Amino acid sequence: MTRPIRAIGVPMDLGADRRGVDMGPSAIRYAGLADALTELGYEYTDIGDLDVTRPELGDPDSVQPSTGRAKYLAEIRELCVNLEATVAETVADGTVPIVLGGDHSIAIGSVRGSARSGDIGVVWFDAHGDFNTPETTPSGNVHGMPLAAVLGHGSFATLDWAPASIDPENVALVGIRNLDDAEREALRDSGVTVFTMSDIDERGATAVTEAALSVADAPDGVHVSLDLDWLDPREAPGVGTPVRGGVTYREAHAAMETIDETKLRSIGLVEVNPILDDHNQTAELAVELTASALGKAIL
Ligand code: Z70
Ligand code: MN
Ligand code: MN
Ligand code: MN
Repeated sequence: MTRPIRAIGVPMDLGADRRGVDMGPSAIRYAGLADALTELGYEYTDIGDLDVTRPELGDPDSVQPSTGRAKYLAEIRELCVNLEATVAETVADGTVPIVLGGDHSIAIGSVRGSARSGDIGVVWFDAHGDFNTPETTPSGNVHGMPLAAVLGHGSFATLDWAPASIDPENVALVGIRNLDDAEREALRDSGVTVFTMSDIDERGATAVTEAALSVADAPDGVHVSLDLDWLDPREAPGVGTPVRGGVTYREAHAAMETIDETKLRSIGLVEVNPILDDHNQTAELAVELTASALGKAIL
């Protein structure tokens, strides 16, 4: 029996400098997520969008850690607490949550919700490491920090809503090609397994993703966090922070097809920016890749 799927929209852009990722959930829905998954035989529902504070109404510095900087931390906390509960309820119902972002800061809520009642692994597809902390960040943008946050690094350790019950030994990063210096150091000491673009060059996308999934193999399944900037900007121009040298269209599908949908506990699609996109192609790609992850095959 395939489990039902529930979409949860999170129109969040407080974690990023470039405005526009708040329109990601609409763009992904418009690209046909419901039809694509219904055609695959899934029972699909959409709970709509969670409430997110508009940047104009928030204060980036209202609440700050005693060391470092993390813009809009109070507003991001509020959303993540709500998202965590929504994801945890969805998983408890035996349903697979698909979280539609929004910038990557929302992964704090997604991962915590997914890990609340289970022992899970995480595979994080991204151009970036997302491993800064308020102490190391060059930008203050929380979308550069969510993986460090869920692993309780830096001052995230003191926030009761950030660290998740996951083991770094069950976490893999895939497709990385842009790290800040302090972030690189922290990752090296973290226990997280990092597969860079160079690893994909050498071993291929299929073998690397299989290795990442075996790192993340845990009794209660895997959370897949898919930052669309993982792809090359030629394939996915509609992202907040494009970085050259990402995976191709075929490599991305090959990677998603290696995912065993029966082990997929939850998935997040983040950083789609329709303002920077070319005819919604990045959102369409997010839909296609989700279908590949959920069992769609060519023949
Ligand atoms: C940089 C920072 C970044 C996207 C993360 C990168 C930020 N390391 N951009 N994800 N899309 O500001 O922390
Ligand atoms: Mn990211
Ligand atoms: Mn990224
Ligand atoms: Mn484990």
